[in-house]
Amino acid sequence: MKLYLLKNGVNPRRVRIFLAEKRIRLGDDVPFEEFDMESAGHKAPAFLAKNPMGTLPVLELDDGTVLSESVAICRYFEEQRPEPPLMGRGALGAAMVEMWNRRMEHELLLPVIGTFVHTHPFWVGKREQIPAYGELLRRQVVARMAWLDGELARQAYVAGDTYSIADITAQVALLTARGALKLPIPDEQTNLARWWAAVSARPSARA
Ligand SMILES: N[C@@H](CCC(=O)N[C@@H](CS)C(=O)NCC(=O)O)C(=O)O
Repeated sequence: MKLYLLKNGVNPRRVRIFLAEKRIRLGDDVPFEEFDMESAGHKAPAFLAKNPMGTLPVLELDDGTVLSESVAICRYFEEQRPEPPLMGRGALGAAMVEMWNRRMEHELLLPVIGTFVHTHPFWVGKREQIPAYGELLRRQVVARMAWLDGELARQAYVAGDTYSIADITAQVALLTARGALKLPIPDEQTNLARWWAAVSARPSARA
């Protein structure tokens, strides 16, 4: 098997954190290769033959099967190594984590990435940019942070009492918001700040 990653990539980071939580070591347990945006090995024909989308992460299994979605890759490792569970236990537990992870993707991560792509100088000449759309998404990110702060008044982690993939998705989204969008957690959002401190203190945060 081989895991293909992208240096500083938000979605690859999700998989890195997930593996770290599972105590699965990159390199020792899972061979990997990391591309970067400059040399763009993920746009080379050999890689596009594996994933025509040219995106990362990609997990290639020994029989040549390719998984090219972060959550699908996480699901594969969840089944391979169920402990600690990061995708919920039982019908209701799994459904709750799925619900929250999708919310974190659709309500937070995608708007954060969209704001980044449509407003940041890094993407000039690399992507078509519509700054007004980026500003709309930025307002959505700000509103969703306030919403999540309210949700975290009721529960310790995004999907309930225990840490899960939904926390990982929110964590990488807010990392990007803070870094690339200059949108840190506002001081008054004390629940979000408490949660942020907890997930950032986990060893996996450095993965
Ligand atoms: N839905 C996919 C998205 C993958 C994706 O967009 N990856 C970005 C990195 S965060 C990428 O490969 N970008 C490189 C590029 O577009 O050239 C997933 O979750 O894996």
